[in-house]
Amino acid sequence: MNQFLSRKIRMIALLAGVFVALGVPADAAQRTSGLWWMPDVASKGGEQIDQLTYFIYYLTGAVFLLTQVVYVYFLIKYRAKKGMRATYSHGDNRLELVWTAIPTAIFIGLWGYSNHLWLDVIHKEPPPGTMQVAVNAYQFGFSFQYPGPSGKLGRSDVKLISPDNVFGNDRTDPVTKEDFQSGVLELPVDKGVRILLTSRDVIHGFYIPQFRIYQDAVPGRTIDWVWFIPNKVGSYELACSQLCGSGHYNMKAPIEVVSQEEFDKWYKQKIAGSAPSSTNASAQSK
Ligand SMILES: [Cu+2]
Repeated sequence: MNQFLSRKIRMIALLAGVFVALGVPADAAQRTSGLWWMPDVASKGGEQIDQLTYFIYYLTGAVFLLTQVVYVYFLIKYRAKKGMRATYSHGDNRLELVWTAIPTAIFIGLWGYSNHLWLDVIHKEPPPGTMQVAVNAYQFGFSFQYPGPSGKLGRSDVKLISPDNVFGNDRTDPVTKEDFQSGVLELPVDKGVRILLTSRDVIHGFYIPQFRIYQDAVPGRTIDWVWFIPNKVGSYELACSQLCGSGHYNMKAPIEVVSQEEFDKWYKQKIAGSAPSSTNASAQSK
């Protein structure tokens, strides 16, 4: 018995050591608020998703409490007593029918509503003026490509993805030359953004908890149906949510949601920086 106990203690100590060792180098941004709850929502569709989440949470919480209270009540009421014989019950078919039908109806309702919500949040056409940004995931990071002054990204094809063309840009398309790349996902507040998601190597996850957005990036595919409207100015972090290799824990990219004026300033700077040097020099001389 003692030997068994000491082995158990050693095992727990070993596991604790492993967890501490794994936890120390983790480099993700630390949450400072709402540690016991979801991070503050910062997108338009996210608010609708939260309402459904809260509804399910409080409903299951209420059902859990109710069943536990009834359970404990019967445990005490029908406990073993001196001189009392146990009886056998066949149950009640009508009651069985009722407590099967009610949860079934609730589940079907939740399925219908959540499906409708998902179509509304993700699969509806984005509002006019929605900006396109290409997002390329790789071991272990993300890079972003923005459209130039025309507001349209150049043609691209996942078949063209190579080490020197990570977005698979079609270089014969003149619009492609206007595109510029960024290591930060800079977004104007209250404006729609649609992402064109690709992966260079393995499956990654495009995950922004504050926007309640999650979508896998799959090699060989361009996923173009995810769009959202960030509605709170602030700094966020894009994280990979698929275990994609040894550097997965550190796969992330900064997101800056800024005012329209600030975004325009950043955008102009980026365009000037990505323009050919002759245009740049003439722009500076003016
Ligand atoms: Cu990844």
